[in-house]
Amino acid sequence: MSKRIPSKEELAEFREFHTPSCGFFFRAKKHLFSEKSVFQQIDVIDTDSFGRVLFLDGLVQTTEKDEFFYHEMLVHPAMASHPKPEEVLIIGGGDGGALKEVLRYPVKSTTMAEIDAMVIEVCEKHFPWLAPVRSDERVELTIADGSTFIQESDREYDVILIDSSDPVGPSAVLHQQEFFWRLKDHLKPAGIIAGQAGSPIYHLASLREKSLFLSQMFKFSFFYVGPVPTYPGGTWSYFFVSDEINPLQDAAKDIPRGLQYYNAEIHRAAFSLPAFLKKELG
Ligand code: AG3
Repeated sequence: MSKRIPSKEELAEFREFHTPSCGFFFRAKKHLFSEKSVFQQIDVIDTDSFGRVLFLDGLVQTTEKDEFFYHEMLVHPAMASHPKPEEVLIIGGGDGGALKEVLRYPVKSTTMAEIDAMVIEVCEKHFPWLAPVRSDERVELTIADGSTFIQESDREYDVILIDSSDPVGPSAVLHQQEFFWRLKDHLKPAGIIAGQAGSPIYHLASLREKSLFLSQMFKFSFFYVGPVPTYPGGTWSYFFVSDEINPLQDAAKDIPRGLQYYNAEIHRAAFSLPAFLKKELG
């Protein structure tokens, strides 16, 4: 029996397995970066369909073409609901996509606590949006584990955004209740915390758990959804919590111009959950 030799094209395929039997693939025109940092395997490829794609430990984090679906939905529901978001903290988000959305507002300062310096370096080189915002004088970059950073911080924030990876591996702590108690300690009275909550199909257990503890911790606790074409399942979920701000009443006054996904109608629509998720989250 002769062994089939994979073609050059097949060798240049990058796959994310969503389950052992399904996933998403990209054919790479070019493998721009591949290295293991202290924390994870980092890859950047260039593709015809989605432009440049960032993988961490084999999981798609962002692509040039569809980054706005995710970053706008992560950032704007919270930022546009807050009456005056001046001090903002981003946990994770080393690729800078969330940062560029936050900087559309007249914030006084935005701190980004990213654990992996190599992610920042690599993205600054390979993704077009990071370099221009990195030099913005309102930005404070800290290389730190988000959970430790917030514990040691003596500041309070108007908006805290969690741009973590999946609830497995190094990002797992950023999905647990203990971390949220720490965050709450550093939230101003009218503050809002929002973050990504994973795929409603693949991360349902983590979503359920989060829904349970967040609703006990905050007066207003909501989940919302939006599409991200290259993420597992195609639909992504996010949480929004606050003790004073209700995103369905105080929503969306001064929405920045030039957005590609988020608007006032999307804001309202995103908080309407599909029946199965509504049921699961109580
Ligand atoms: N953070 C969320 C990525 C989750 C994607 N999961 C996956 N592909 N299995 C993205 C960071 C972008 N700023």
